[in-house]
Amino acid sequence: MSASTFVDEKRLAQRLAAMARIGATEKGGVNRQALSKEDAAAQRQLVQWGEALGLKPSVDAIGNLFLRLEGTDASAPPVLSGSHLDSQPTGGKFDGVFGVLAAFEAVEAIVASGVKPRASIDVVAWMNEEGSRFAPGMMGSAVFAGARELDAVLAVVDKHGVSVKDALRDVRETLRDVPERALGERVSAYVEAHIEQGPHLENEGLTIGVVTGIQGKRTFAVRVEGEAAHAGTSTRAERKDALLAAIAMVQALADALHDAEDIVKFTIGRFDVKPSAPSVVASSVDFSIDLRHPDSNVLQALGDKIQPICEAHAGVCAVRVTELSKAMSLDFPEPMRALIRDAASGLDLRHRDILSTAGHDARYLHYVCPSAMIFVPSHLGLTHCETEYSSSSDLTAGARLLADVLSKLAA
Ligand code: HGY
Ligand code: MN
Ligand code: MN
Repeated sequence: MSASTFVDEKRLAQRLAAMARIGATEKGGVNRQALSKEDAAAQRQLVQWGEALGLKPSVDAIGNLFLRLEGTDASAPPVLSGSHLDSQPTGGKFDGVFGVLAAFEAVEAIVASGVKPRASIDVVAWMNEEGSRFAPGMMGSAVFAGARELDAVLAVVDKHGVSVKDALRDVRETLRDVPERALGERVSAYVEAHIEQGPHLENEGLTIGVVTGIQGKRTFAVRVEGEAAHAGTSTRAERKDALLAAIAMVQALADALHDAEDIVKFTIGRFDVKPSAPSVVASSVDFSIDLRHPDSNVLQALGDKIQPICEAHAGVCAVRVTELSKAMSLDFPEPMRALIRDAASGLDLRHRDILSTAGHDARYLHYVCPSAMIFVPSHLGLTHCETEYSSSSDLTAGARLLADVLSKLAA
């Protein structure tokens, strides 16, 4: 019998519920930001489940967590499957964690099937996919894939000045019994299950999305420097008002990046004013830019407009634009997509090809091994919010499909 028949809906639901209690928010979501104590608790929980199943845990220097089901051929590079445990500050109960627990459930089903995989299978939880506390996101998978330097990432600080290095040390403390493994070990293939984070599969009555690729994304940090001044005594002529300059930049960017077809995704999610006091002219503003587009040439051209537009609207203030990350659109290899389509057909799961407009760790694994993604429907497409929801039957179907795909890849 194929591994998918050993996937257990109740067990998967119980594990998702247990993880949802770690960092639970009052409105039914989670706040489990990267390298927080909640993130550490979630990793600890995963290790405990893994050890009960006989999986061997390990962590690498950037805090990625692995649970290995040993294959019969130790010389064969492992198959990896997983996603992330960290969440947005008002995140949902399924983004990322579903991919980790679906991989875990798939491995448990493979063990239950009695079939010994030739290649080892690693369940992986990538460090800081979301990039909410430490920007940019996908730090763990990017360093694993060699796309970002370890030391540069360890030096990144959060808004309180805490570095990735120091936060990672604290998390490592709670996992001190877990052995370290070398960074960036050879991988034979990677498959990530994830909620769609869009409405299409649900609208079309489909259960599975065979992800064709991931749209490109560029992220920036903008610092506007002015001068603090008294709200009552300083004249407009003498002011260096960082807030008014930042607003002029934002409006000019929104105008320049607007497209009637609504394909360009331009987001300013963070806007920090200092000293943020009602009677003080803003001395500085820090804001984020998240720019995405499926066409890499368009993404390049639009992203290149950002710095000149900010400089042109700085007025008497100074401005510094830093590009934090740049990842062009990618297409997953057709043989991997065909493998998922065939396995979905074999399980009579209604499916179609779909582009991912959200970013995922698979974006980096794609450059180190044949990679692919499996989507399951998101109710109303709601995500990065506390009302995020996917049905147990859809989540289980995704895990069943993943079990058969991993079995084939590790055979
Ligand atoms: O931003 C993203 O696309 C991902 O959900 N972190
Ligand atoms: Mn995610
Ligand atoms: Mn996310």
